[in-house]
Amino acid sequence: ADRYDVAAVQAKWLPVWDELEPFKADDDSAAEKRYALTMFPYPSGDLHMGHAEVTALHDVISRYWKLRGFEVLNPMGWDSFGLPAENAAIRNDEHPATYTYANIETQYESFKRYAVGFDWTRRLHTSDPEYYRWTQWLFLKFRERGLAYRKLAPVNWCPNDQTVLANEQVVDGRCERCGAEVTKRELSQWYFKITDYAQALLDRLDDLEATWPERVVTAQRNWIGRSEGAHVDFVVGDRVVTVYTTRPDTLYGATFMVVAADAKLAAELVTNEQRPAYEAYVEQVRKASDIERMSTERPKTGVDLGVTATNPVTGEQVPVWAADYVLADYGTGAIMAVPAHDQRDLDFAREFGLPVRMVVDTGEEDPAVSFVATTGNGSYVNSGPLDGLSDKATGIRTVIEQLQADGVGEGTVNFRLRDWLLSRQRYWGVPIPIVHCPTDGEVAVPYEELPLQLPDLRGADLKPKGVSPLAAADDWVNVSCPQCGGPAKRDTDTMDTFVDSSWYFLRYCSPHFEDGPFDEDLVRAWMPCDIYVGGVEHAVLHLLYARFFTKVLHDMGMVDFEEPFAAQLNQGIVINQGKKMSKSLGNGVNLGAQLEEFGVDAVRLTLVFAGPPEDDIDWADMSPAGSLRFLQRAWRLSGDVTSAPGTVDGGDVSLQKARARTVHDAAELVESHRFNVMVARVMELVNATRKVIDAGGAADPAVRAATETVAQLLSLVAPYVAEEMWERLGHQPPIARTSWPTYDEALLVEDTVTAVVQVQGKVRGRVEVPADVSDADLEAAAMADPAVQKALEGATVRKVIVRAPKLVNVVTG
Ligand code: ANZ
Repeated sequence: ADRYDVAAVQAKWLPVWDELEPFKADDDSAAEKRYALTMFPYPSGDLHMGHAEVTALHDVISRYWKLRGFEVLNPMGWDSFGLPAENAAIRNDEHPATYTYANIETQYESFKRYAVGFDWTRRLHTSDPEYYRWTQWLFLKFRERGLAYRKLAPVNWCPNDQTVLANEQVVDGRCERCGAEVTKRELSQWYFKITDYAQALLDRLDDLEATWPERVVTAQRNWIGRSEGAHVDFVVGDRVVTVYTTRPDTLYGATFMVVAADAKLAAELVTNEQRPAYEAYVEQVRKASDIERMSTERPKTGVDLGVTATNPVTGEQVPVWAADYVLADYGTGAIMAVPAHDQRDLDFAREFGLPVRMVVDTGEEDPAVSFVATTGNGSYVNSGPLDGLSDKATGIRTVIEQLQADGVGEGTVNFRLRDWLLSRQRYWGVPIPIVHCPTDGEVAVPYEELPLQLPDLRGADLKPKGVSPLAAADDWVNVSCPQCGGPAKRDTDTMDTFVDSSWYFLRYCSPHFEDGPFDEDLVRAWMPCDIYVGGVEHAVLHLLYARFFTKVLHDMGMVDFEEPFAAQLNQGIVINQGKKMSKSLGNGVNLGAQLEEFGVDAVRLTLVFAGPPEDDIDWADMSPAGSLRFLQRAWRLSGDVTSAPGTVDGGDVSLQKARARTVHDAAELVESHRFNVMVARVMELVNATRKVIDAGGAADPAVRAATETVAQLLSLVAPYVAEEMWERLGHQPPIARTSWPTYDEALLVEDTVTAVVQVQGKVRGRVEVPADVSDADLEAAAMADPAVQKALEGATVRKVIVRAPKLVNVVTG
């Protein structure tokens, strides 16, 4: 037949690969090592188009490295704790473990059929006690370093999931997972002190700029949110109230002070007279969601605290207000309001009739009149020693020097980044290995007792209630204190799943290691990851946390690098009919059905060929049937080759050249992540080979060489048909263990000819051009030739006659 049977070929090679394990990474290999990492999935349901896309793209790089002779580590596992599994388990009335591990098996089988070159001997699940034992170990080590602590704090609360959320999980005031409006609650919570690493996390971003997507670097920079400014001490009664400002140069224009309404400070400052009004206001603020608080459309609200503050440079008394537009947990929770040069302050001043004093004259209309705050450079007015200066940087420096000399302030740096709240009041996560003892307080579970296993709780009600379901497991909760032996209780929170995924890439290096989270020597051998392929939705959360963990481990002396991911690739998403796939739109594309209809190779090829990997793919515009037709065409070559294996030297020169050029370019294209162009080049080589065969060249050695190259390059994308071709060409599997095709460098030299350029019939120049130059390129080369330009000086070109590749005739007049 002139078509291969897709299903039969898949069924044939899977067990062979299982047997040969071509992707098993050898720790002891002498070859240079490469680590290709792709984000591991949540086990909710079977694999979908998104998984198919990211792993197909990722596999191109990994398989390419393998052919290039690197020892490649390409592991896969499951991020198997967390809310999605727990919520689904509740919906289906199943234990989360049953649901989770059943899905893992399903996804595992699907990944195998999809033929991604993973080393399955390193498979891990973050919900396995042998894994989370080390997550707990790391938590305790972090705590010993003062990097994990517990505090009472207002936290983001999802009323629907009944759990605390990290700032990162609140998107536009809503729960990232379920979309419910997020409210606030006071709870005792565990935090990681990621703020200790704010500057370090920022500094290294500069190095990553060259190899990480720009949008990821920018998102991380914004999230860390470094700003430079000053702390300025105002005096209120008998106490000092420090404000944080990025514009200390506007200090002479501060006409009032604002304190966060829900901060302790406000309650302490308010006069008895104003207290009832203040308390009523705070009540109202607490009820408002963050969405409302942050809205710019909303009129400014606030309450006068009845006290005044002394401006440290002017000695002027300004009123102190409480308002919700100042956030309690940013800066110092108090600001000096400069309405002339800050729009929020100006809106507030307008609302409450507070004075507006311009101190920077930018040439624009006075903000007191226009109600538009001016923020640009200008000359300072009404500003004492600053008057006459006209440069912001100088103004800021001058004021800071003055404040420091007077001991009433100093230059400072502020970060938007908050500590990482890791407590979750849910069941399906890593138990926090802490015991609360009435005598000894917080006591760590001894290392030798790890893992602290999650109690089974089969049949228990796991529905979110605001307290972890673990609290109901009396036998588990009540323990004796590891220190004094007296009655104590276990901490009942579980960890945010982002803790689990902050170190899994390290575990893959020695997944069965029992003496620590990882074998330090093996981590040194494999890490950092040479590429990390995954979704841009993890630009901030996961990547920032993983970087933080790595830096702490570096400071602990456990790893010798500071950044875990040397390079990164973010794939686009697969959409359908112009829209994101969704249940409500009914435009979902079922991966299983596509694989059934067109086969694994055709689906993979379609996803890789669709366009640049970063771009979204509209499945409605794709033709997996066309991909399959191409694969059949490639496969037919392998049946037409009549020369014996090994006869690959010489033959049709232009086909030899086409092959050499394709191999050369394919390497560059894969390395620059232009996989789609690489596929296009393979398609051209298939056509070129077919032409020689059809002209009677089936026995030509160049035909065999080209066909073998087609099989090897295709193996990066379409492993089944590539293996099949390889066998039909008389070779042993697995093709993945062959080496990158070689070629004679001389074949890359393009043939050139010398074209003659005439002006008015006279030879004026000669240009060297490729033999297959187009008329347009030849004309451009001719007109750019200095001798020709000289001959044309002062003349008007009437006509250019081009006869590529030999002649150009310029007619002037
Ligand atoms: C006076 C001033 C004058 C300000 C001016 C700006 C312009 P970033 O860059 O985000 O750090 N601010 C300080 N703490 C705040 C808080 N807890 N809640 C709300 N706003 C706060 O911004 C720092 C600026 O935001 C600070 O500089 C302060 O207003 C305000 F012409 O101080 B500025």
